[in-house]
Amino acid sequence: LQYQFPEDFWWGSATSATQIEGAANEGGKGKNIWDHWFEIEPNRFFDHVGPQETSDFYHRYQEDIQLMKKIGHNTHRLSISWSRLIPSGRGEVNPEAVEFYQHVIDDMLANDIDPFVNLYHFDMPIALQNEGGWESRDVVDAYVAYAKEAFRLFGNRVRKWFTFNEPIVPVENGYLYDAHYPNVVDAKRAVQVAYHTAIASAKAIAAFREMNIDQGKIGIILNLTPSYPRSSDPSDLRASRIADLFFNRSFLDPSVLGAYPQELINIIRENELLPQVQEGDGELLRSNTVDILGVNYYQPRRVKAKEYVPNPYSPFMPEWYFDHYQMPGRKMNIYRGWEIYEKGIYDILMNLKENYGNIESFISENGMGVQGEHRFQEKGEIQDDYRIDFIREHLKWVHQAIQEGSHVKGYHMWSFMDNWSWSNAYKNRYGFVSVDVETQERTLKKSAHWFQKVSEQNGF
Ligand code: BGP
Repeated sequence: LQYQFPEDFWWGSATSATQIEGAANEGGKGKNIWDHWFEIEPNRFFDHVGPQETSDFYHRYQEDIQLMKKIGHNTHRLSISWSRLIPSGRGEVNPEAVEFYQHVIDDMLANDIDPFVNLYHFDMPIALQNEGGWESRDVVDAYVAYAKEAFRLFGNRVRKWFTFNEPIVPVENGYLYDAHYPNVVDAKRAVQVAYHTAIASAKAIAAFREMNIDQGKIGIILNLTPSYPRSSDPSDLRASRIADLFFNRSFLDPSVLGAYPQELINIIRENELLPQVQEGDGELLRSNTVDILGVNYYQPRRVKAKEYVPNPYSPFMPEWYFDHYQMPGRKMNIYRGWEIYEKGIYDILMNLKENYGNIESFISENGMGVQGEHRFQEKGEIQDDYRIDFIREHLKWVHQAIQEGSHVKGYHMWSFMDNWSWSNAYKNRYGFVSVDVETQERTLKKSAHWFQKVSEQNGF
C-alpha cells in the first residue's frame, strides 16, 4: 500500500439526529426549531420538504448499522436529539428516547462500531428557543442538565463525547446571514449566542469530568476553514487574519487553549458588541478545555482586503473587515458550488500541531454534496467516482500530516447515508448509501465499496 494509516485508525462516517432520524412527531419527541420553522415557513425549505421523515433511521437503525458494518466502519458519529430525550428542553426525560438511543448504541457496540456521541447539532428545543435560546444563560444551564442526563444514561458505553457540532454555524446562520431560525441580523446577539455556547461547552466538560466518566474523552467538533489571503500584501494578510479570528479562532481558542484571542476581543469591544459575562467565566473556560477535537472540513475561505469602506450606519458584519475572493482557476465541486482544496485539510492539521499543542484530533466531517446525483445511477448503483477521488485526495493529505507528526486519529466522511439537510432538504446527496426518499430503500454507492476496502486494508 502506498498510503498506510496507523493501527487503530478510526474509519467511519457522521450523521446527525435531525437529519436522519425522522419520526419527528413520534416516540414522545418534542419540537425543535426545525420542526417549528417548517411548520410556520415551509416555503423556506427546498421542495417544501421538512424534517418529519428524513431517512427514517428511527425505525431502520438496525438495517443501517448492518450497512455501516458492511462498509467497514469501526466508528460512527451520531447525535442525540435534545428534544427527543427531554421534550421540553428541561425536566422530564422521555423513556422512549432512552430506549431508542440505548438500542442504537448497543447495536453499534455489538457490531464493533464505536459510537461517538454529539450532544448538539443545530437542534434547539423550541420551548427553550422561545426563552431566547443561546442568548439566555438559563438555557445554558438547561443544556448542562441535558448533557449530564446523557452522560448518566449512556456514559458507561460511550467513550467519545462531543459538546457541539460546528457551534459557529447557528451563530452565523441564525443571527447574521439569515439561514437558521430565528434568522435575524444582529451582531450583538450573535456574539452573545457564541459566547454562551462556549460557556455551555465548558460547563458540560466540567460536569463530565466531575462525573468521572469511565475512560471517556470529551471534545468539540469545529468546522475549520483555513483563511487564505489573495496575496502577501499586508492589507490582504490582515483581512485573512481577521476572517480567521471570526470564523475559526472564535471557538478554537477557547475550546483548546481556554481563552479568546486578544485581537478578537479588541474588535468586538471597538464595535460595542461585548457580551454579558458572569464572574468566574474566564476561569471556567481556562480549566475546561477539550480532550479531543473533531475537524469538519469542506472548503477554504479565500479573502482579500476590503475594497470599500463599509457604511457605518449599516448593521455590523464580519465582512466589514474583508471581502471574499474567488481564486481564478480554483477547483470546484460544480454539483454543490463549493471549492475543493484538498491541501486545506493538511494546513489545518499542521496549524493544530504547531499552535494548539498538537491536540488529539480526527476528521469528523469531509465529503461531497451532489445535486441531482441520481443521474449517475448505472447498473443499479450510483457510480460516484468523483466522491472516491474527493475522499482519496483528502486522505493523502491526512496521511502526509501524520508523517509530519500530526495527532490525527481518524477520518469520518459526511455522511453515512443521504440525508435531509437544513434548508436544502434532500437537494445535495452526501452518503455512502443512497436513500430513495419515496420508498426509503437503501443502496450502497460505488464509494461505499471503495471505502470498505480502504478501511479493511487500513490504507490504499
Ligand atoms: C455541515 C453540517 C452537516 C451537513 C454538512 C453539509 O456543516 O455539520 O450537518 O449538513 O455541513 O452541508 P449541506 O447539507 O448544507 O450541503
